[in-house]
Amino acid sequence: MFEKITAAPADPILGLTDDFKADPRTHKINLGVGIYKNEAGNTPILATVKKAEAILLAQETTKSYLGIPGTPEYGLAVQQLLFGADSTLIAEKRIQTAQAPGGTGALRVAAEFIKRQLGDVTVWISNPTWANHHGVFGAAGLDTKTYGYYNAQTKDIDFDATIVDLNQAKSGDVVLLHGCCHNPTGIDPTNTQWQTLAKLCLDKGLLPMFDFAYQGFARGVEEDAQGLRIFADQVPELLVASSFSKNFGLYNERVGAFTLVAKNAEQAIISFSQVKSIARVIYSNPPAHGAAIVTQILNDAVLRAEWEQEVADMRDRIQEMRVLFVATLKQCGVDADFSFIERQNGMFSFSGLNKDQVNRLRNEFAIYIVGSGRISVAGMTKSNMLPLCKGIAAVL
Ligand code: PLP
Ligand code: TYF
Repeated sequence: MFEKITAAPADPILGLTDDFKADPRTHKINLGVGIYKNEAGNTPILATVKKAEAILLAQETTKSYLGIPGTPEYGLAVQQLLFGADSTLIAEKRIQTAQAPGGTGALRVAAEFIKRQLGDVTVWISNPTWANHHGVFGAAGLDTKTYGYYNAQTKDIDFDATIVDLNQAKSGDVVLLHGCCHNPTGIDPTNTQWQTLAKLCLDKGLLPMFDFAYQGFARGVEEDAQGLRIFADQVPELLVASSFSKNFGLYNERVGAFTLVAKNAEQAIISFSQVKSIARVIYSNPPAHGAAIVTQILNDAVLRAEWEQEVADMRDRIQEMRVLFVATLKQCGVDADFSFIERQNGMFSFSGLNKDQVNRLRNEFAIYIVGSGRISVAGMTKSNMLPLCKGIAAVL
């Protein structure tokens, strides 16, 4: 039976990690996958995560199933992180949250919810975007279209193209937005642009859906939610897929959340009953450990403050690498202006390197970058910076 099966293409990013691991060259550098590395090139467990785990280990009394949406404590903690502790949406019970297996699991639940409950609408996705977005929404049977987002000349947002393209969307269509630290460009809308986008969604009857995988990596945990909160002030309904893989370093625990905001408490409860029935047929109920860690940290004032500092340390180190990268390229004799890298947010930037240059970097210098030219700044360190920039200077 299996002889008819043909091989599936590798994931463009995770496949690169496999190639990197198999590369015997000891001086190799991985700027492919978006995983935070410290100055020593490691991805350590956060200190607050270790402390929360110690508490959980001592207090845990059962491994019995969680409810389909996870615990209410986790759901509330996620809502407060997204909309603020004093959000009127929470007070009015217009929000419901289901724990999901990672940001990807949350996106997939969202996709099923859209397909089953909102019908044959189109999901509008930025061009470019995270490699998995079209796949996840397509897997639920939804049509996807792209809106222009990036101007390769200015290395900035192409907001005119965004507006022109989204004006083609029909009432009921979904607009996928990156909450902050746009993957792969590192370019986020300004507050004025968020306002404009929210008004466009309201006027045209579009449903905003936020993919929020890097809260805390741009300017701060609260600050990074500004775009989402601008929307929440203007539109009656929206969806959010949260991931805690990066900001809690819980990559392999698969911790995420699907949140819906409805017009009122009654519609929130009814809509959420459909979310629960979707989760039930995919994974039944979510894994407990990672979400318990997040809940423990967010609900303990001391741990929470310490966690915010750990996120700030990751954010600041990446920003420091952005500045050092631009300076080191100059020092290596690169004339082209790379200063845009310093202005961008989060783990990623588009380097502008073309496919040939990306291939040469890999073959001749053991430097791994995604084919699109996206670089993970989080993989740069003070010690790999000079060989990295020498390699880039050589292929430019
Ligand atoms: N969305 C974006 C924009 C991402 O970069 C990622 C990266 O992993 C995800 C979603 C998926 O998150 P998770 O790893 O928690 O599934
Ligand atoms: O974009 C990235 O590098 C991260 C990690 O299928 C990732 O979001 C990449 C690809 C993928 C899942 C996670």
